[in-house]
Amino acid sequence: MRWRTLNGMAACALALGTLGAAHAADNILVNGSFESGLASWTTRGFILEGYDYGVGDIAHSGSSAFYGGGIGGLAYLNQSVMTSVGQTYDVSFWLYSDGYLPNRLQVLADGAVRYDLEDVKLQDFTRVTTTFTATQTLTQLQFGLRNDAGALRLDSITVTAVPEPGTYALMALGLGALALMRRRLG
Ligand SMILES: [Ca+2]
Repeated sequence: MRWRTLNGMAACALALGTLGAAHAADNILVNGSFESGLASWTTRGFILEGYDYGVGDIAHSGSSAFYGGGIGGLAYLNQSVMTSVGQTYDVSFWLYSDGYLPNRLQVLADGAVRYDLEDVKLQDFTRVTTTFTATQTLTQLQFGLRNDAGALRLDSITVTAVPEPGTYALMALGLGALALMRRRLG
């Protein structure tokens, strides 16, 4: 009986922990793969769609990716996401560079630079990650791009909440209790 109770508690903690982790891993960004063109995104500082920015078919996922490069300075691709104040978020995306210099990529959250990379040499889609901690319930995420002669490409952008340490503790507790129970029974 004692072990059955423990088993139940362990399963419950494991389920809660798993649910918490699954929930925390939800991508809160919309159309981060650009398969719906520029839906849900806004731009600022570019000259003309199809000239210095747009959605093209050199992609990391699906058949579309964003390409862009402000001329002489950064131009921006923006999306606002619903966030919880104090929560830390992982930002993940894939960056392609045609190697034309000068170029630059910045990631900003609410105007604060979270990532800054200059003169990216020729590279196929390469994963880039950064984080930010939300200070508002709506966070403006900005990708600043410069490429005077060509364009940088972005695809597969995701923003996910970093699981609270408590979620892992709960999962560890559940797994530990299950392991203990199996050892006692076995
Ligand atoms: Ca895509």
